[in-house]
Amino acid sequence: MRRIALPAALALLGFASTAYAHPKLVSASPGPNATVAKPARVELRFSEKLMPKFSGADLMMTGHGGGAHEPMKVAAAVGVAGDGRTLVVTPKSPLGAGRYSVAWHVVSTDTHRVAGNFAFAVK
Ligand SMILES: [Cu+2]
Repeated sequence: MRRIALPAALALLGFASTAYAHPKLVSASPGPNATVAKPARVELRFSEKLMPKFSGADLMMTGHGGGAHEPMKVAAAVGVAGDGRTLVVTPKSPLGAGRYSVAWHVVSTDTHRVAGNFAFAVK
């Protein structure tokens, strides 16, 4: 009985570890490379539930008036929405016309850490 049970338990463990995927960025608003009218917030939706304590994002302005400049951090509040899988970046003051980048990092509830970034523009 034990001889059968152990491999079966290991097979189950293997299945469990592949069933937990790394968190993926499913969609964002504004989306990558989008040009939008002044957004009140940036929302990043992930495939897994996030640990708010270890998940965040830096919103940077990277250019305006047709030119690029050194990335300037935009003061913003960052939090995880009630659904547990959406990271919400709310700038303290409205975003002016220009180019922005979002550098995000998230840890899902299964402790996998993933980071990425994308850019968008405000017209
Ligand atoms: Cu600027």
